[in-house]
Amino acid sequence: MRSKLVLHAVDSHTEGMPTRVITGGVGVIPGATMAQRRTHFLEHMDELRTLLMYEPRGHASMSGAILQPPTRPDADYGVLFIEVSGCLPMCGHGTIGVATVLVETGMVEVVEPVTTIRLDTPAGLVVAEVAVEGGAARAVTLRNVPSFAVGLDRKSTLPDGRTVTYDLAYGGNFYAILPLDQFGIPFARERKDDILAAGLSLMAAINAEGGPVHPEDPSIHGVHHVYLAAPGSDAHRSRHAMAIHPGWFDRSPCGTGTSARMAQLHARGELPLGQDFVNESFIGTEFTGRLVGTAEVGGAAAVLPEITGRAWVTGTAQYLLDPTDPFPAGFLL
Ligand code: PYC
Repeated sequence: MRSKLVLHAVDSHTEGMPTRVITGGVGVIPGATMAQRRTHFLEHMDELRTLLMYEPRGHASMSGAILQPPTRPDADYGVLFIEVSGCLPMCGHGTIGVATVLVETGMVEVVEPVTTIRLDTPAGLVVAEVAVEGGAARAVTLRNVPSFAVGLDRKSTLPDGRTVTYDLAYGGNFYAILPLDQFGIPFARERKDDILAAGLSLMAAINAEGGPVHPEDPSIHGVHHVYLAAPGSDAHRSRHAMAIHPGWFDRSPCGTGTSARMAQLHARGELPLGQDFVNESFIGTEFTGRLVGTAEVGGAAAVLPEITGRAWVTGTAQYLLDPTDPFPAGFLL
């Protein structure tokens, strides 16, 4: 067995969505902040992401996180979120996966009944409170970055000439949010190809028109996620299919998407602070969220979301790269 590198991983899933947590083998990514490390990684080290996320080690809906030393004194770990689509500024299901792995491997001091882990992410500090019972992580409640509605009732024209109306919100990534009804497609798994195509066409239309830019960090821009709400969804409970660039669905209820959805419902006057909001994924798994305070981002009103969800460890691995492997950066079919 020969290898140019050895990447240590603990694999997990959060409510159905994988998080491959890379615990060693990458080294310290250059950069004074996790946002700078994200930019450096994308520009100079991106083949590590595709090696770990793409086939044959991953698949077309793969997701993960690379652990780093923190860049700020108030954090326990730095985290770089990696996916088939790139490096996310923030990822909610990934945070729940990382916090669960840190507790279950003993990489943090485990305190019962609650272990608090402070994570330095490219989008800002995220605090995870892990409910621990008999050494096992039972659930994770994360306090996400300030989230906000960018605009309500915006309109975009799709390539087929149809105009759709959507809300735009930020919850660690930008989300276009609209009822799936607008496309005339039923919320059914057997229509997944049509649902995905609808989400991707709106995403492309919004980005072609310019796309949003984060008011405090221009490296966060564009819409890569579209929240397609099922009929009957409201500010207490919402089912959705989350279409993600370049063409897959979140299997989890999407932590940053849940945050954006709560910010949007708050801006619409439908979700007050402190009210529980259950967000259901396309495969029927759930996060429960709530807004716990207000904030300001770039001078505009924002809210502070909390999300609770669960993750499970699925395996450990050392990923290798044989020097003769014809796919050193993986591939997607
Ligand atoms: O949980 O925030 C999330 C997420 C983003 C993309 C996939 N999952």
